[in-house]
Amino acid sequence: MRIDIITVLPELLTSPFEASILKRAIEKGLVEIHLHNLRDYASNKYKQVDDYQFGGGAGMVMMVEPIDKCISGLKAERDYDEVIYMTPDGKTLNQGMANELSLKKNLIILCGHYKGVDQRVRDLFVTREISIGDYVLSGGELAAAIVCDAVIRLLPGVLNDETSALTDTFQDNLLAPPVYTRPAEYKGLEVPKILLSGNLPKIEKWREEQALERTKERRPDLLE
Ligand code: 6GU
Repeated sequence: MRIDIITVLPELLTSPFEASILKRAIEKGLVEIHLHNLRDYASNKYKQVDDYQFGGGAGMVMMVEPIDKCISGLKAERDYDEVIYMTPDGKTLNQGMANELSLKKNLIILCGHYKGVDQRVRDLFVTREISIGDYVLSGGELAAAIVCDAVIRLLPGVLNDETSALTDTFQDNLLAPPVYTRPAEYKGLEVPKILLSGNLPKIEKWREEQALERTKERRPDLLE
C-alpha cells in the first residue's frame, strides 16, 4: 500500500511513523508513506495556500489551485483508489471503514486546516470525507495519523500472532474482555480462577461472555 499525505504541517506527521508497528510496517516494505508540503505547490512568491472567504466571515480557506497541482501531479504518476479529505464534517471513522481502506492500494489523504478547503476541491477530487469524532482539532494531521494507524495495522504481515487484529475490540462489534498478567494476586485482587484453569474451551467461553457483558454495559449501541 502507498499513502500520500498532503499537509501544511508535514512535521506533525513524522513521529507517528517512526516508532513501533508503523515503523516496522514501513521497514518491511508493506506500506510507503509520502508527505507533501502543500506550500511547495503554491503559485505566488509568498507561498500562499489560504485566502479570505468569499462572502466574508472569520477564518481562512485553503485555496483550490495548490491542492489541484499537488493531487493532479500525483495522479499523473499512478492511479489512486481514493482521495480522502480529513474534516470534522466527514463520516466518523470506524473499524469497518478501516477494514475497507486496508484493501486499497494507493490512497491520497488531504489534511484540512483553518476553515477547511474551497468546496471545489471536494467537488473535483475528494472521494471520501472522514472525521475521527465529534470534537474539533486544529487541523486534520493528527486525524490522518489515526486513520493511517488503524489501516496499516490491518495489512497482511504487519501484526504478528501476539498482536493479531482478530481479537481486537470492535472486530466483531464487541468490546474486548478483561485481561490479566502476573502476579495472580495483587493487593487482594485475584485473577479470575477460570483463567488459571488451563481449560481452553471454558476460558474461551468465559471471554465471550465477558466481552458481551462489557459491550451491553458500556456500548449497547454496538449490539443494535
Ligand atoms: Cl478529520 N479534522 C479536524 N480539524 N477536526 C476533527 C477531525 C478532523 N475529526 C474530528 N475532529
